[in-house]
Amino acid sequence: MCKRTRISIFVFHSLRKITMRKIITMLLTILPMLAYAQQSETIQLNEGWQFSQMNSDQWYDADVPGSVQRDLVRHGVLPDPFYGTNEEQLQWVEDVNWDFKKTFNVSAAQLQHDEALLQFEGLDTHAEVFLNGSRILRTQNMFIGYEVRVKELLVEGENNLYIRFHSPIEAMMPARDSFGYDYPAVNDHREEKLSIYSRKAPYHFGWDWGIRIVQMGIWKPVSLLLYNDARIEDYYVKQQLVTEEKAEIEHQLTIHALTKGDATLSYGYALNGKVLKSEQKEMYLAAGVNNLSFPATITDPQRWMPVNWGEQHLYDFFVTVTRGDHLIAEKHLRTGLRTVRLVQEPDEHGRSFYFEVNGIPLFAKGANYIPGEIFTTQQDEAYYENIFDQITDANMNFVRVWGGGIYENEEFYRQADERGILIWQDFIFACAPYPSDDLFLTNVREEAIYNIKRLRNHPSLAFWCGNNEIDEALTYWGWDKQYPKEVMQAWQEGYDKTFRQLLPLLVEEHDGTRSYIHGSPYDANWGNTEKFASSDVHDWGLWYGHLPFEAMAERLPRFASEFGFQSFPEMKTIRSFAPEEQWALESEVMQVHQKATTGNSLIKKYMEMYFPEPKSFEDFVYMGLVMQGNGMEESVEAMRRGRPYCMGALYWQINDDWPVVSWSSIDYYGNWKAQHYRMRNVLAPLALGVDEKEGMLHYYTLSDYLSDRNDLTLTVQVIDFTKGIQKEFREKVSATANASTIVKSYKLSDLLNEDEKAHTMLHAFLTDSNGEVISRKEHFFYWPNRLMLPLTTIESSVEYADGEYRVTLFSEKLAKDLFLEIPVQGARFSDNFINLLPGQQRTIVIRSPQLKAADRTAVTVKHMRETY
Ligand code: NHV
Repeated sequence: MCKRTRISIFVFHSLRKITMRKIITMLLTILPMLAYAQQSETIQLNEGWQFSQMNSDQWYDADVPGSVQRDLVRHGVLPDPFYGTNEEQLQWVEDVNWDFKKTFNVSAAQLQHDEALLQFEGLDTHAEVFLNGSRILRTQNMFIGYEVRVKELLVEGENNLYIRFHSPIEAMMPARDSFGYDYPAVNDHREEKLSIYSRKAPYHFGWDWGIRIVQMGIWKPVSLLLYNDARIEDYYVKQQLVTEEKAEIEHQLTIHALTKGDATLSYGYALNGKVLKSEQKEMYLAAGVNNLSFPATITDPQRWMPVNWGEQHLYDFFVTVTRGDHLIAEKHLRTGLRTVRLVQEPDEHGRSFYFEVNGIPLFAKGANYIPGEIFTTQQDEAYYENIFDQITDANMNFVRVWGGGIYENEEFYRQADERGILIWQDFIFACAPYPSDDLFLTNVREEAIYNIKRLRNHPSLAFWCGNNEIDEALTYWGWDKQYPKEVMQAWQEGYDKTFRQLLPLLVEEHDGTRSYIHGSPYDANWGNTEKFASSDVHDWGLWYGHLPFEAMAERLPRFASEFGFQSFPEMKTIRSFAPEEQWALESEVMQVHQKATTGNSLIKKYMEMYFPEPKSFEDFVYMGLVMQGNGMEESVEAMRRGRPYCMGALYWQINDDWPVVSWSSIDYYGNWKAQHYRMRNVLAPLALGVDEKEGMLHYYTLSDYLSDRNDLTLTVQVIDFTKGIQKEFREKVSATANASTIVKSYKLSDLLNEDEKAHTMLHAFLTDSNGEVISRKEHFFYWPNRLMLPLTTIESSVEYADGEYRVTLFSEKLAKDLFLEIPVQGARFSDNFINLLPGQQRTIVIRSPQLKAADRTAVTVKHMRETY
């Protein structure tokens, strides 16, 4: 987009009355009419790239942003990596160097600009960049955006850009060879462990849910910026103090001026399209970098609130620099005013671990997020909107960007800002020691500064965490038995240097408002529950520790930043990569799609603990989904009931980056597993919980709202699986704000006899004064292997419309965990894996643009009793 920004001071003054967005829009419409020399211009350089294997004459068109492997798949040179055992056929690509080339034109007028900056927002990873035969850049870090001054190298007419991407394997092998050991990077699926040497997304090298595709390429946009006089390189609205009465902020600006001299700085802010403040300052700009900082106070700020606590007010801040009657530079940013603090303070139990937002303690509900595509560049705007729809729909308020992925794109944080979702941001280091020599740390330093600056204006960004599990691993993962003392000691010292010294200093210097912890878990380990009282925990006692779901209630953490349970994706997704003859737990294709070495045996072990033996592979897949969903709901609910001792439940993991067996609650194609429906229920802003303990049943309200609800009725129905409602109890109850509270306790023996438990369930619901159901809680006394589930026939009918099918279901007897399937990927169901209560009629709405009335696409129904 070409921006012409020379205007008269008169026009500028009148424009200051409206928002920056409008200013920019108006500038773009008015200015081409002005007959002045253009001020700045951006030429996008994403089209017309070609790539080839080094020393080959075969050139292919390249999509930029993209990657070599993504394009080779597109051109049919490589097969669909997700299908069958094809993953293996992509592996050779990582060993080879790849060249990219492109020409672009620059006119004589464009060359008149004072300065030209080539901007590479992201190169993956070990690249040499040449412009017209001169090497202008060498990169070693995919997480840094680079800018190169190229004014002297540009020519009128055709210019040539050439980039060589070195194989990360070849580039890193000497480092490995000189160290003499392989690092304990078990998720790196190659014998030689090279991922830790390269500042490249760890998950590209494989993970225990991840396909390995070690990509190379231009993964973010490229452009050429031409400008005169000056540029605002950076703008930070630092929030020093925010209360209900006032926000004290500091405007921090980095202006790069090409010539020295006086200038006028104008700045201000708007809210909801209305300019609330606009001021001017005279100043002197030196040639080169000018760092400016000046305070400002906003009285009665409209504060940004997390979802369910109020609105997500976002202010538009703007700055312009003028010289005489020339507007020479401008910048706009959007942010919300709020405080977020991680509170780690000694208390009667140990030490707290919770987030306080605008001074109010917040129970963090949510999940761990991994990059949702192995081909990262497929994450476009629609992708981010979609994943945040799933986050919001499941009633989350917190998401952890886990350290084995990437620092996410702007759009990710923008979505979070707008929806009131808080973001826990790991620096990108996970599960292995990393080098800590000077060269490596210089690279890390530059990466950290770049990303702190890139993300610090987002109100959703709650805090920074040094890495995932490296501290825990150094102490507990048995490396000391595999490596000599000196190596262990060097890794420990390296850890301290990177995560206890370098990164916190950089966070303080370049952010200065957010909490930082050196790593997660902070102190605890899942095998040592005594530390649970003073830290966040990755509680893998469930799953790796073979503990039953029920155990999670007995070992509450202060904050669970990981815990999870695997399932296979539903058959629709399995069919997308495995032919029918491969539908078996240990088939070749299924094994390629199960990356966790103990995964299948653990699923089987747990299933034997809780379920009758499934009749078929398809039934096993279904049962596994139900097990994950119901078990995880139980665990999450226990944590939520456990507030204020426990103040967070972020499960592992919300999404997948390819079709695979994993801990995710949504599969790669966007199909909700049972777990995601269960999360929506248990994470509701006002949810109902139940704890069965020592012959008592305690009903809880679990509330995130900031005001009490006193108009509620709790109804508890005792339902026989075959005969229907046997008893019903009703109570007026109140839900205390921002708390988990027992609202009613029953003696179990008043509800039913011991011998009725195998064929009885409790159905509880909360209604408001209008009789609207606010939340439900269904409680079974056993898992299916001890239940006497009835055989039953489901009556169903479907109303077909374009984009929407309505399925009405009825059963005389209980149909537990009833699952509707439709062969359309990513279709959205109003509910699924439901308990269809005896004598109840339910309508489920299925939506997808792919659904057509005329197709009458088959909807199939399965419930628990049919599967064994
Ligand atoms: O295995 C599932 C997930 C990982 O994908 C991811 O790296 O940070 N997981 C498990 C653990 N942490 C994480 C816990 N790690 C261990 C468990 C048991 C023994 C050693 C390590 C995530």
